[in-house]
Amino acid sequence: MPPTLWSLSYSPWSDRVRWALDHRGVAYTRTAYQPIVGEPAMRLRLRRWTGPISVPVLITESGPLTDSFDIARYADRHGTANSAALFPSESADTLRRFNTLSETALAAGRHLGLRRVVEDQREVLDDYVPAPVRRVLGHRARAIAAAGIHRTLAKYAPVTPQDPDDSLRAFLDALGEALDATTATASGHRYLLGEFSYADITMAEGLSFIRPPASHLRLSDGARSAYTWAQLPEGYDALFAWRDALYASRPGS
Ligand SMILES: N[C@@H](CCC(=O)N[C@@H](CS)C(=O)NCC(=O)O)C(=O)O
Repeated sequence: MPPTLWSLSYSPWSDRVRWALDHRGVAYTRTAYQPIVGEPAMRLRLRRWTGPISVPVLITESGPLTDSFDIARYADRHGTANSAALFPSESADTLRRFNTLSETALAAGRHLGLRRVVEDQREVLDDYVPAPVRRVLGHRARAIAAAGIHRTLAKYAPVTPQDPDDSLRAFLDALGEALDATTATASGHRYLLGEFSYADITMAEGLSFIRPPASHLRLSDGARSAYTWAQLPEGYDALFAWRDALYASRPGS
């Protein structure tokens, strides 16, 4: 039985693992998670009665995996496509470091984006409620969506006490430095560990809430604008060009 991936179509945490699973050619069944309303069933599935629940979750024959990093490692162990490992053993510490950088940037970007939706771009709240439900709820739909966003803001406080804008600046500088230290391959790609690895996946995804990618994340135009970092300084275009070239070489692109 192929494992089941519970994921969110608009979330870079989910997209990281779809990329890793697809790259390694792992067969899986994809199921959409519904935040809040889907939580009790997920707790039952995971037998986890307390503490926060997040997706992606991969239900495997030997039990559930509840963190994107662990799911990507599962993909690497079980996939047979593209023989080069996504997690070369000699780079374990470096991969962890890149993943932590990405986690910090995504948490900061999510915090800024969600705040923008509830404070400045309230029309985007409509995109958080499916149209048929919105028709039933009328003007209450925005209030309910806003309550959900406040809950998410409280659940996912930024990973570090650092100001979220500073976290995003630090992430861009760290990625820029790491890319400067790479050499382009014959095909013109730059890979953080010399060859394509999970370092590239997690760092490329870390840019999602600074300037969302054109594909792979299902975001409405309003959400796309809310998750675009308003203070993005000039001079980082090469990072987004690197990310876009990687996305263009993803399986199925
Ligand atoms: N460290 C976790 C973080 C995952 C995460 O933050 N997931 C969010 C994505 S927005 C989520 O599940 N949101 C829905 C919810 O909390 O109900 C991982 O890498 O898997």
